[in-house]
Amino acid sequence: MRVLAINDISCVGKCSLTVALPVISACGLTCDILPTALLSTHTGGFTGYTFLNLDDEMKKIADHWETLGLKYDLIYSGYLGSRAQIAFVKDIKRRFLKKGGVFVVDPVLGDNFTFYKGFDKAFADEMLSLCKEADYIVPNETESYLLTGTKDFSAALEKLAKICPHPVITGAQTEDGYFIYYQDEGERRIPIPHVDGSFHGAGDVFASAFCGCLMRGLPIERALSVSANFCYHAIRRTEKEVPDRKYGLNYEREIFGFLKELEANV
Ligand code: PXL
Repeated sequence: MRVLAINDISCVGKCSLTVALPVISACGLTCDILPTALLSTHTGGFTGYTFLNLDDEMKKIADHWETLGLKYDLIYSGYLGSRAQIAFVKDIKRRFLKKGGVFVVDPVLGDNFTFYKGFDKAFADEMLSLCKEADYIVPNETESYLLTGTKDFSAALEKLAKICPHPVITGAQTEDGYFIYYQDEGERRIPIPHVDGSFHGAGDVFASAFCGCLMRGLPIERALSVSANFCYHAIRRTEKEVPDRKYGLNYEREIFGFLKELEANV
């Protein structure tokens, strides 16, 4: 099984490709990468970071791959650095996704009900157009709001289900607790434990694990709960071990437990 992860390389901060590559590989899958940008750190909480947009390089990489005849079982796109890049990812899907392959879009836009640095409404609209091409989308509650304009998860899920067969809204806070909302022949939701505070990179750990679980053949409900458990254990460890949250999740030592649960569900 061959997966393509399209995401940035944030050299420090454990998110995007520095998470996708180890997690997807650990699931027993080949994970090729298409870097969208090279940053000294991610943009959440660090100042003075460097940012190199890789638009031109991505095109050259894709042209070379075409000569190799590469095709992917799953393409997973995450942080995209520009509106032009969003358009280019649609092109990548057309050229490199196998017939019957799976396209997963994490519409990385923001957290805590604000946009990440450099993103705005026009970018969110463009991201929505990419979601229309996806089989699965995994917005967090902020991204669900930025894409749909509603904070009501049932209404947001209904809107998203009109454009994508399997929307998944992560970390959805309601009066009854926290849930993952998802669509699988109607609205479903899975309760998830809550840990206070915000944990940078958690969305990337979750989305990468979810892609791995899907490719290993888990049905959506199992893929979501196994990935959510992995994320929860990584967050609990991070709470104890990492004083500064912008350095990301200490997920590495939780990979073994994640794989045991994954294998038990295959
Ligand atoms: O984790 C999402 C993410 C990915 N990549 C970059 C980011 C962020 C969130 O801040 O800045 C560069």
